[in-house]
Amino acid sequence: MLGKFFQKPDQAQGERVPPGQHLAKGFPVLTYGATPQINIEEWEFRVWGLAKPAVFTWSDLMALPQHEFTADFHCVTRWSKLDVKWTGFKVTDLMNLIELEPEAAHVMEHCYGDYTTNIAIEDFVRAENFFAFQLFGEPLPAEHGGPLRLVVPHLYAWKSAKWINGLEFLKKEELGFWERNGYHRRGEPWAEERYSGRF
Ligand SMILES: Nc1nc2c(c(=O)[nH]1)N[C@H]1C(S)=C(S)[C@@H](COP(=O)(O)O)O[C@H]1N2
Ligand SMILES: [Mo]
Repeated sequence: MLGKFFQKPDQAQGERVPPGQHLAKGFPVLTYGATPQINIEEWEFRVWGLAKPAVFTWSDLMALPQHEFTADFHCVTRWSKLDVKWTGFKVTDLMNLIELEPEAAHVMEHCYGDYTTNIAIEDFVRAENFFAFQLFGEPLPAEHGGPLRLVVPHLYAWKSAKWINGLEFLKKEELGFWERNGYHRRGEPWAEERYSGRF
């Protein structure tokens, strides 16, 4: 039964699969709740909290330098997918447009559909993190977070917010949706930071 959904990693791949994870066949969809339907003309991306408030349109963000990214993807429900190919722009390039206040130490990621997830600023502004609008050369499918999602490869994928539409900069850590429901505040897959231990 397991063989239908998981494949065995070869040795080189095995070294890239964190403890307690299996390789998924295909690319599973993992969403809490319904997939939001978003009209690109009305789409907007907001920044608030400990940053100068700003609103970006789709064309504002499409003007940022675009790149192809290859990243491994690890869901806390124990499936991983290696070498996912995305097109998007870097978090650091967006951050160049944002005037942060010096006390900003945490970020709450906000989404269409009201999902939230929290991340420390040093985990957020890593050079390899990106926003994606294409998956394997095709427009990012709605169920995978289209039109735009965040991808944070070094943390479990619940930090990679789908349908992302806002960043709230905070001084003190606040917990997002899964973090309030027992998931770890950071979620580093190699350390198996799955659950908070508070529940
Ligand atoms: N807005 C939103 N983002 C989300 C989720 C969600 O339910 N809503 N699920 C998270 C989880 S738990 C995972 S594993 C990945 C799954 O991404 P995928 O559906 O593209 O595989 O998205 C993350 N981002
Ligand atoms: Mo997940």
